[in-house]
Amino acid sequence: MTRVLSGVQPSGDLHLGNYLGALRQWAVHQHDHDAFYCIVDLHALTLEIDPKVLRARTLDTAANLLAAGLDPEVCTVFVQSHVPEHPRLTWLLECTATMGELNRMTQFKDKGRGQDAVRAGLFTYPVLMAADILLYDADRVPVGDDQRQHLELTREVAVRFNNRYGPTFTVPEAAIPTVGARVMDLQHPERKMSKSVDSPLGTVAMLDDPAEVARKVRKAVTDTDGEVRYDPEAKPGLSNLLELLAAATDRRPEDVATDYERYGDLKRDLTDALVELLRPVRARHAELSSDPGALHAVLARGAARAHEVAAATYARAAAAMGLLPA
Ligand code: ATP
Ligand code: LTN
Repeated sequence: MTRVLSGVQPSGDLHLGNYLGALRQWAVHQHDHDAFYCIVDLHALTLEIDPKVLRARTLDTAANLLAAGLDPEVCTVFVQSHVPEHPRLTWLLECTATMGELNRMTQFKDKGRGQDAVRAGLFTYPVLMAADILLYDADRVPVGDDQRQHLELTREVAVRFNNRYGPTFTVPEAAIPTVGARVMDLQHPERKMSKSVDSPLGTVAMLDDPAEVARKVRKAVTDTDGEVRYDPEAKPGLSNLLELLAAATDRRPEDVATDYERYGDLKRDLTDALVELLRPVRARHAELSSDPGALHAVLARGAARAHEVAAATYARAAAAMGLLPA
């Protein structure tokens, strides 16, 4: 069976972009792949985060993943820092990747902008991500469009390692959805919806109640020409709403556009579709959160299973590079 692996940071409340761009695909992939889904808490340390908040969010992210449809009997859900091979392999890969390659990554520049002391970990972040993927011999990595560049780096590092030290890693492929891969902020449609950016009206959380969803969609920024047309360049706000309705109803945004003449009608139907889409997720999340002991148990089982696979790959890579076995 082919392997999939993906990761999500416990860096804030999960939102529609995470759900449509990533989690919904993860839930599908778990049934026809050997699937590993990782809560990447080490990645969350690259930006300022209160230790208490990080701890609580890591557990809540687990509840969110299960609420979004991941079944821990079918796939492996685990926390990155519970498997020590992630930072261990990162070092080996940092000695494989180059400064030039990391300098070309755009995410650390975006995230570091405006900070006076950018952490070194933000710069090497993509190498930790490569380790996450390569440790599990993942064939496919379901992610949103923003991760395309990191996946390309992972492939290059894997190929270089294999050429230099002999066949060690599976070279993974990105699996990026055609609709919903880049959900934009409802207030700032020129930037992606993001957990770690404070935009209360622009971000629809997976757990928002129907009244909040309705309010945010009603206030979503559009334009004044009044024509319903899918044109992300000229009409980013409206096109984002069309794309969201398309993703929620499994259609194409161009086709959805032909159903509407007025922005208000589109917003009304989008609200209804999102409320229905999120209803079961909210209900399951409420149930799961009432039993933190069960969540901890799921994560402990996940870590044990992940560790088995990761330890074998790490040993292979360390031996290939010439490290003396302990
Ligand atoms: P942060 O703001 O902390 O970087 P994020 O909201 O970008 O968080 P991540 O944890 O980095 O979320 O990403 C989890 C998954 O969700 C990734 O596969 C990512 O590609 C996807 N994703 C994130 N934001 C969006 C978005 N706006 N549209 C579609 N997919 C997204
Ligand atoms: N960098 C990703 C999160 C992430 C990830 C991974 C995704 C960390 N490790 C491994 C896929 C596979 C992000 O910021 N969305």
